[in-house]
Amino acid sequence: MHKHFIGGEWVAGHSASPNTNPSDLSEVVGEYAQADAALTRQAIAAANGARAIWARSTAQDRADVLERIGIEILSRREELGTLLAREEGKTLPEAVGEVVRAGSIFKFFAAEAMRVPGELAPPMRRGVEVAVTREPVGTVGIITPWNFPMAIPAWKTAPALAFGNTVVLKPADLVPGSAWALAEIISRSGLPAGAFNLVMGRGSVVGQALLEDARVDAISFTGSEQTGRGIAITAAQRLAKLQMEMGGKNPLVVLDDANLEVAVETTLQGTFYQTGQRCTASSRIIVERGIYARFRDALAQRTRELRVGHALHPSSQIGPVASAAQLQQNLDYVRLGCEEGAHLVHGGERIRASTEGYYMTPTLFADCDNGMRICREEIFGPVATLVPARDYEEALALANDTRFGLSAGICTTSLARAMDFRQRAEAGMVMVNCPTAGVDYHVPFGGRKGSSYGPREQGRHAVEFYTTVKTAYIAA
Ligand code: UN1
Repeated sequence: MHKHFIGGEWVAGHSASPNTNPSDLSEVVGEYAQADAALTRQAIAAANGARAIWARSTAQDRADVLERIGIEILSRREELGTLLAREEGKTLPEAVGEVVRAGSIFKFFAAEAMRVPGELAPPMRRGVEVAVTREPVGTVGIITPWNFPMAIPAWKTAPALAFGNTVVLKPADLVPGSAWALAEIISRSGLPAGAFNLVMGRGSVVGQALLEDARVDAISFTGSEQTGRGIAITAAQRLAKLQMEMGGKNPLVVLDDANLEVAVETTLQGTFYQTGQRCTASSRIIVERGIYARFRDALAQRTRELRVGHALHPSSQIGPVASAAQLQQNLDYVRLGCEEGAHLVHGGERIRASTEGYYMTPTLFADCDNGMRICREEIFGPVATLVPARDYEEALALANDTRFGLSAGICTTSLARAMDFRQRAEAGMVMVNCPTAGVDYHVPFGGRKGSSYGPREQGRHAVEFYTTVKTAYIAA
């Protein structure tokens, strides 16, 4: 049984739950311990106990620790990628790519530990120096989702540690394996005991205990908008610092002047890869009238050709859906789309493979109206909707007509349109002839409206959330 990591020790806790492989339900990836609120509080106490020592570590100490973690993750990419693919269901190349991203993030923040920005302001009063410095926030509670079992724990944990905070990580209950492997690597990295803790279990138990505990200074959460709203209310009540990445209903606009092949491949990548289970997935494909029929037919053709199968099978392009509940949600939305009058061009069914798993065909709806629920609510599966638009202005208006604002894309060969879209798209990230999903780790990640809350993640901008500013006035 895989145990929790608390105060530098492996702790069994009270119960365990099996982690099953969505590609093959007969395979148990491992047994993972489940914590209760009391054990979570024990981890919070351990993180608090380590605060002073880790906050006083030098930039070099922190860089060394993070560098070691990054190097080990990268050197074990195939093995860790296989574990990730087995527990989450993304294909092996996608999973190895995620592991590489996680390792690279640790190396990036190893260097960032040495670049914490500060300012010396010009004196306003004679003889009084004014300095602005950044300090750790304290103990950070990290709550991560199931769709990136290693990269998201990495991109929250790495900056937290780089800037001198201590961490309690609660990974998604569905996929604790990759986070456990990360914790095991961190346990040998030279961190002081208690600086990093892993507590596995349910959001309603472990997550809630983290949220409510006054000793947790800051919470970083990625997950659904609905859960995020609840978290914001609880965090606000006790004035905890908060960073949240939530859903998306990301538009990809395809204009008449687009390169058809680029538009089709960009759409396939953004909508169906990783089984559409990304908050950055393109789910509303807004297509200008002149290219609509040609684009729809070419996309339908390529969608039919996608090979769905076991995550570890070399020929698979799309893995299974991660869980029974998610599969059911996807199928419910397919039914709803048909009821709402969208035209089901392809897919929408559960399929059988050589092993029993949560497989479904990539699903393409055409002739959708942006007011339909399948165009307004995040589905989080391989389901794309095509929405026709009269012209660019209407396409832009449709793209912005959503309560989300994470990523927005456009396929066009017009520089003028691309520049205009970059300025007027109401989203945190804009993609021109690039998929809405699949982002780099050295630049800020996040969105607007219902997609994000609080300071950005990743890149240099991560310093904003994981530090607090101190202004000092010093006279001799
Ligand atoms: C990506 O598209 O590469 O949960 C990253 C998610 C996002 C990460 C997407 N937080 O899907």
